[in-house]
Amino acid sequence: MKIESITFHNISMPLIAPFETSFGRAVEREAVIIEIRSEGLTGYGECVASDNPGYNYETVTTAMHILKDFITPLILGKDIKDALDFQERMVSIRGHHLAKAGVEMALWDLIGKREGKSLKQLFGGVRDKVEVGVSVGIQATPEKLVETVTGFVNDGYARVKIKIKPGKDVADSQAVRKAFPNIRLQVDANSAYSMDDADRLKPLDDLNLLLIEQPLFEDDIWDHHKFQAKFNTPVCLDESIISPRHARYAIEMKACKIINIKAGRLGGLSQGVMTHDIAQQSNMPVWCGGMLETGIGRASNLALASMPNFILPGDVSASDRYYTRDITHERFVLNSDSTITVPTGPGLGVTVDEDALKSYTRAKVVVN
Ligand code: OSB
Ligand code: MG
Repeated sequence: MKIESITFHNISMPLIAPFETSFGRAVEREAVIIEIRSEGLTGYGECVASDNPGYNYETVTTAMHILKDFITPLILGKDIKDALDFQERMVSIRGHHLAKAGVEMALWDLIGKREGKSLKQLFGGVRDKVEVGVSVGIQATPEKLVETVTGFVNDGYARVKIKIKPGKDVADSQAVRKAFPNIRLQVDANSAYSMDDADRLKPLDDLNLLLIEQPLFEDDIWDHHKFQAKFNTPVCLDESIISPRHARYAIEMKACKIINIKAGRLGGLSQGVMTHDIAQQSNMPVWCGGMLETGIGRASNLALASMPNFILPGDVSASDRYYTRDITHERFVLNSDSTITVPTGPGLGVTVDEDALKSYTRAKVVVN
């Protein structure tokens, strides 16, 4: 595919409700939408960096810099064969996975459109709909948390994840478990703890949680091994798994029993597929994480999650959990069995609402 032009849309979309994690509170979702033209086709990708480096070190500003000044010169005017060809051209850029992944997503959209195949088909997906859950932000009180969770359970979500941080952990989790004795429940700390907190968190082990996500530092796989040895509940790594290699390290070190796959964090959908395969070979289940994506990123998550080893429900909720007006014409809805249907159209299988995209755009850069 000859890369003829690339457009970067720096957007900011208001969230329906603020989303609070151990690293901060989001009211708007910033992102970079990447539009690539090639041979009469247009492919779209989403770079899931946000306005702050709380989840990982990239932000939309660093991503725009890396996208414009380093990634673009390596691909503009070039003939890119496929995602692996793209990855090989990226080896001179260390890190910046969210930026790389946004471009790779647009290339996949182009490949699918050219071949008349959906991403699900290209990835070897086996499911027409995938089980999903909802990720619930930190709330002011345990009572408010139970109330918020109740709303989502009434919407039909059969799996709930709550965000935790020091001072908002054991009591919050116990309150939700008490209100919903049978719901599939898990917690996510986003790296808010150290091993010094492990004993205090031990009561979490009595709540029949599906998993405890990323309790410790992002760059510390070894302490997660120690943490996992203390807990019966499976530890799931998110932030720590920044490449398929890191998945292997975590498996070999017994640092977790489950892996959260996010194409952005891993540096591209191709790396998500590879991580899925590595985990599958070790009988380690994976699930698809979320980054409050727009309809573009959400479509890619659903395609990924249709692969066989995505055994646990993903953080891929319905569009109306995030945005009143999305930038795709298609909106994703929750089916009555707590699933969302995987798109079947060529590429990502979604079409961009240009007016909506324009209305959310803060800066636009075209290179050709
Ligand atoms: O850790 O999984 C996370 C959102 C932004 C950054 C990190 C995370 C999250 C979520 C939201 O949990 C998942 C979603 O609904 O998209
Ligand atoms: Mg997480």
